Amino acid sequence: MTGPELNRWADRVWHHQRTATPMARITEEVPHLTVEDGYAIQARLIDRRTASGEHLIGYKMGLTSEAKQHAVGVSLPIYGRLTDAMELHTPIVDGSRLIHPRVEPELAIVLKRGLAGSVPLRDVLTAIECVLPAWEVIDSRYEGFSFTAADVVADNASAAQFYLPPYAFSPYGRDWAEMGVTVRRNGHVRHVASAAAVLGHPWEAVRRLAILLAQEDRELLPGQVILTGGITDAVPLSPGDRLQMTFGTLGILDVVVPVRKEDANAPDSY
Ligand code: 0L1
Ligand code: MG
Repeated sequence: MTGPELNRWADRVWHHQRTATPMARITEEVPHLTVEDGYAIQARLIDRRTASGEHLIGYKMGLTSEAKQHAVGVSLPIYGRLTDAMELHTPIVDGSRLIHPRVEPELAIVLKRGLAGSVPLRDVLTAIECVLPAWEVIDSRYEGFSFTAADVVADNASAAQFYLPPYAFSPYGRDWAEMGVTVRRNGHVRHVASAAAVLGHPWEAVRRLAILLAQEDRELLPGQVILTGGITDAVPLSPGDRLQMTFGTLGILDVVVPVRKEDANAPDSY
């Protein structure tokens, strides 16, 4: 794909992200779109977001569990970029900016040291400043939440919003892969899994991210936030929903989806 074509697609995806309106998959018009094209569109998309005042604060890994890969029919881990505008400072989803949101529990980390290229898992462990239970709201801009790997990469790996609580944990002293997570929606258990569902160990997602970035001559930097990937399949959200995500003995994160005035006659979906 040429530079002007990549720019045109980045403009189009940015328009649909900003206006929370669905678009046809890029591959409907460009069937041979590659994953590399997708990352080039994603980079240009984030350029547009930073030009409008947002700041890059880290990355998210996506499609890191078999449950998620099966759910969307794409079988490789991917990454997206996180900006400060995507972070929620209370556990209340902002439905006004979303098309068909889903939420998933994750472990987030903040790096104290950078990571470049292929490193042993032990180097990832010692580069982590702290670990936070977290949730991510994903929202594909594509009609029907349906896409190829190249499409979803161009759409910034469906990144929409995320929440980190105001407390964090040391990375040391526990095996994070063994941490169990339970997701309840409106009081009913929807999913149970352990963090090992994320590529065998959530720090493996960080290791893979450093490798993916090195392929583009980039690296992870101290202070960056990384969402390591959904531990369970994502749960569709509707106005009025309340979810609780229990992270082992670390605590419970609530997810609150407000009821909007305009939903009064159609309360079952966004
Ligand atoms: O965070 C994720 O795993 C989402 C990656 C993109 C696939 C999807 O939208 O479900
Ligand atoms: Mg995710």
